[in-house]
Amino acid sequence: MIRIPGKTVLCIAMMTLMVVAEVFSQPGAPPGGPGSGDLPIGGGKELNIGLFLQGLYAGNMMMNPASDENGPKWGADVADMLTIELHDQVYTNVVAIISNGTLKTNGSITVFLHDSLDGSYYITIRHRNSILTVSSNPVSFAAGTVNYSFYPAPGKAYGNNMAMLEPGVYGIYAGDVNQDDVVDSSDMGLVDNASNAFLTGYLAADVNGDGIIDSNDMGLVDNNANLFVMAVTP
Ligand SMILES: [Ca+2]
Ligand SMILES: [Ca+2]
Repeated sequence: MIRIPGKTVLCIAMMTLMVVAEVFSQPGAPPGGPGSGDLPIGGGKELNIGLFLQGLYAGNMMMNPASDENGPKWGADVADMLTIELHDQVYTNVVAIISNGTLKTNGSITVFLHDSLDGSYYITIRHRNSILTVSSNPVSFAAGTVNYSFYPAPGKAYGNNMAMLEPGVYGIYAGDVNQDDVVDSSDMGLVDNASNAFLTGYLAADVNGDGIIDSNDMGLVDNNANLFVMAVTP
């Protein structure tokens, strides 16, 4: 630590600015700013979420690992990375953004949050080519461990906005390739172009996450576009 008082204050102020900037520089972060979302993340409060992604769903409550041209992108037991946002009861207020949450192929994701996050928050899930999905109600974060499962019933998502993956298992709709909160012809165009170019890799157009873009991806997008799938938020 620098021992010149003025410099110390400046150093702390700069570090604070860097942390705030990091929190609000995440892709897809909603409008906000210091004061509405600068509570620290990382701490002793455990948040366990259960969810399945339609695009990666393999059956029997398991998902395939999102892959690139060489195989699983994040490891054989990792479905994909998610961003989790906590919104307070005024939905436009974002109190925390957790990027790079690791969703396991068994549908579980665990992150740790600062103990000061002890209110009730809507849990919002963002995934690179899925529809933004929100918990049906604000969830109490008063306890040291918070558990929330989206998959057992459509009503666990705001607006009942999930796909039935198999009886008793519901998942987050696939196919929002351009992340504009609706699955439509724009997404189909992106998949079509990538498919025609025989693109491979960890790409947003790869809706089923197998590392190649082809008619299987188009089928998922086409089906959800026909259902007019879109994000439903409070
Ligand atoms: Ca879209
Ligand atoms: Ca694919």
